[in-house]
Amino acid sequence: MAMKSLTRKLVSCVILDLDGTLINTEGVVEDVLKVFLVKYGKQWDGRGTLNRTGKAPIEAAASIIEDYGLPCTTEEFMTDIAPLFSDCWSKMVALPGAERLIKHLHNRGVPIALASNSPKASIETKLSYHHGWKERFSVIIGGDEVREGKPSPEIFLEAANKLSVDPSSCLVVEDSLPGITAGKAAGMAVVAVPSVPNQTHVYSCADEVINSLLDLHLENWGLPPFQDWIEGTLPIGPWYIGGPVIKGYGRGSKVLGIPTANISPNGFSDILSVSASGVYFGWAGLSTRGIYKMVMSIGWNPYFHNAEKTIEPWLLHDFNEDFYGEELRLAIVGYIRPEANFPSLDDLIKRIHEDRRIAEKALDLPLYSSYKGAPYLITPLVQDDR
Ligand code: RBF
Ligand code: MG
Repeated sequence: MAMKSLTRKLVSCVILDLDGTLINTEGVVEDVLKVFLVKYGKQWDGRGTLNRTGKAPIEAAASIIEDYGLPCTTEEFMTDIAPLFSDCWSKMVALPGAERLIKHLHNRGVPIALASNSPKASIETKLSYHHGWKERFSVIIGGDEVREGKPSPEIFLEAANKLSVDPSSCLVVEDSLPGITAGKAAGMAVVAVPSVPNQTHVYSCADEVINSLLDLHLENWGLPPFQDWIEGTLPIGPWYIGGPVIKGYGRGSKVLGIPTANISPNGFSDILSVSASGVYFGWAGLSTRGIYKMVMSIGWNPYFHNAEKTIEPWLLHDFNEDFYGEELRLAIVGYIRPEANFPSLDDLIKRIHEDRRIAEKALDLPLYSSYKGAPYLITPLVQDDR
């Protein structure tokens, strides 16, 4: 997305935030809040998410009490809600590209620090569900180990100090405004990876705003680049998802002349909620017809101001019939680019056709073509109620 200036700083170390940057804490917190607020006769409506992200737990609690007018103290709130969190740690999954980033930097000898407003003990608990992460950080600092958490620069300055480098040699990766503010105040380069969608303007003090960690270009900061991009594509997954086609015509959609075939997002809200919005590709199986190359978008389609995240595969084949209602199976194997807004419909259509070319060519590479034979693509739907 937006890159501020062409004279970017070159760095030698990376400092990562944890919640919302490496793991999907916010989604899990939301699930807990939904259940918890019912106790007070309130209904979760997503209020204040932007205010809460990046705050220390106690401050986040205070802001929820205020937002929902709860009749309790912050301490009571924290005590009451704690048990609900205890079996949630394992649901805090790695965000797209987190594991890849940590491994890559570590393998290439770039020192990495973790700096989080969460208390050290919760950081340890969260990390324990992600094999091999803890060992790869040279430094880990919790919010309870500094006098002032983010947005104070203290936690990042302490991280630089422990890494024995100058703050100006550090790149901070952050999802929240307090974190970005802290990083800039510490004199560091800051890449924002917003965990709240469509709020790019809020992050304008960052040096760069990207859509997900998959879009991080380390070479922009003088760091060793990722080596896994192949012909404009990044191997991911494979993810297998499917369901009946709920929209889509087979012969061409009315708006763009691009025959996409929506499947209902209900069954895989998990995959949807943690996957970065963007363009992906892979193989598509239609139960009675065959297996086809496929390029797809996951996201909000900013051009059309959609309110919900959708999955919209385009089967790369000339159908002369509709396949509405048929069972569609997908093997998603690669990523192409972040979702973007385009100045005109023409630009959007041009870009989607470019995505098609990239996907069609890449799917002939052995790396991707091998998934064409995945049994999932042709297995008839079996009802399993267990
Ligand atoms: N919509 C957007 O607003 N921005 C995008 O970057 C975008 N990329 C797409 C890429 C592919 C491969 C496909 C199939 C669709 C994409 N769309 C995007 C969604 C497009 O707007 C959608 O197909 C229309 O809503 C027509 O149904
Ligand atoms: Mg965060």
